[in-house]
Amino acid sequence: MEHIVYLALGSNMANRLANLKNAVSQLAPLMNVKKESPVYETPPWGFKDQSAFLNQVVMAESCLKPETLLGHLKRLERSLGRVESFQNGPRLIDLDILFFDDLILDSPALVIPHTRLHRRAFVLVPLNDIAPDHIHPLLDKPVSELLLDVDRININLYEGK
Ligand code: PH2
Ligand code: MG
Ligand code: MG
Repeated sequence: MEHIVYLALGSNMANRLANLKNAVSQLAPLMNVKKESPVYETPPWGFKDQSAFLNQVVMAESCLKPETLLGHLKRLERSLGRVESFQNGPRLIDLDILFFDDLILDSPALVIPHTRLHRRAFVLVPLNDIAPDHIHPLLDKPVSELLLDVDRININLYEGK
């Protein structure tokens, strides 16, 4: 069965834009990317003493089960050159599952919807560009409404530099 998946992408190391582009292109053939948000430059959240991130959200179709999809994303992160860091620390590429259909899942390996997505402007701003009406299945609110409760200062469209 085909599922609709929303993924958040982030990078704050090396060639950040190339990292996002390579990740999106290598999601295929296991995922069929249908929508891509613009890329934003965003201040680091959590651990502040690190470079700015580029962030983006994509919507894709996939037949993979959630755990298999997670494995695919972790493998792709490694193949793009990601190495272990600390929580909220710098990363070459981060691929997070935000939504998987309207699934609610809380297992040791995987939590869907992503636990902190509704608190993060660097996720909600690009998500709102491609899915403003998507309902968060736990909070029962559309993305456009979740966006009203976060501070979106310094979340800027990335024009490339
Ligand atoms: N990812 C984190 C921690 N902090 N900050 C921004 N701006 N963008 C991110 O993608 C990000 C972060 C951990 O995954
Ligand atoms: Mg993350
Ligand atoms: Mg991650």
